[in-house]
Amino acid sequence: MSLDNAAMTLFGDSISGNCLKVKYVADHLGLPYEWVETSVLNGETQAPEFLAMNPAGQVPVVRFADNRVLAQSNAIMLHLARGTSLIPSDPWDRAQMFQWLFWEQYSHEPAIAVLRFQKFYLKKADSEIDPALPARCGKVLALMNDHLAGRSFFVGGSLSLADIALAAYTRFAHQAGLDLTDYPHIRAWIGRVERGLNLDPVT
Ligand SMILES: N[C@@H](CCC(=O)N[C@@H](CS)C(=O)NCC(=O)O)C(=O)O
Repeated sequence: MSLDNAAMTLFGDSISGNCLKVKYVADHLGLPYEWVETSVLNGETQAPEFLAMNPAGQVPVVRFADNRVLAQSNAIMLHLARGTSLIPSDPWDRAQMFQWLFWEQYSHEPAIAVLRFQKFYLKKADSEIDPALPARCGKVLALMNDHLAGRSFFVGGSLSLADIALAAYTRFAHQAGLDLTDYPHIRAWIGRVERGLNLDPVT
């Protein structure tokens, strides 16, 4: 069965970088979709009808015209971007893109996104936040900044899914109380990614 992106439905929460990743890719590639705002804070991802679609109870989710459903932000991006320049054709560059996508999910998102959610959305005081969390964010940012020294993008000199995945939360780092002043390569890269995706700067 061929998978047609036409009339796909994206279930996402606009405050979520994981969901915005998918939106950025669809917009960049000009793929038609309907966005269904699905609030995590209001518990909409735990509603029975949503759980019937994604038993993991998480956004983003994409439902295609043939009713097939795909979850996990990076899996969705990879599927939507198949055959485009967002996935490097060079095998080594592609492997490095995967390296950064896995790192993003295991190390970056659990630090930056979680700190942002606790501070900006749950309004937790610093005393309520695990002190290891900001420290982990600092390590993540330092690693990214070092990698980006002398590079325009994460992999292979042009915008790829690695940049989109990593920029989705990094561009909102200030909402996690993280100051990017000391990370000039990250700031310059965020600007390049925003221009590449035609996004208004957030800072
Ligand atoms: N690894 C998943 C993470 C998805 C995720 O954590 N989604 C959050 C919003 S950013 C969510 O739906 N949380 C609702 C819940 O866990 O109840 C992905 O990349 O899509």
